[in-house]
Amino acid sequence: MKRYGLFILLSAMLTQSALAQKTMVPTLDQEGRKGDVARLANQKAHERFAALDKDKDGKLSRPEVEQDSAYLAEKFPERDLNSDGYLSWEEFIGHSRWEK
Ligand SMILES: [Ca+2]
Ligand SMILES: [Ca+2]
Repeated sequence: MKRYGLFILLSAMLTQSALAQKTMVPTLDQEGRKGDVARLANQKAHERFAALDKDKDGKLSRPEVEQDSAYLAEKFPERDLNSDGYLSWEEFIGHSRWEK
């Protein structure tokens, strides 16, 4: 019985770390396809952010987002983690592993 409990615990830990790895955003200096995809996604995100940021103040206001993206406008409240009414670069991309 004790052994069984340990097994459950171990497999839960393994599952968790596998999940963490799966959702981990690749770093931009990574070699090979993963790095290429990350760099492309990063570049696209920059272009998208720049296009949305009409007044170029480095953050996205709700009206700026609403003009361009109904999807992002709908997601605005949950993306705006600090509830300041703006999406920062990190809030826009949804993680903080890529510097602006
Ligand atoms: Ca702006
Ligand atoms: Ca914010």
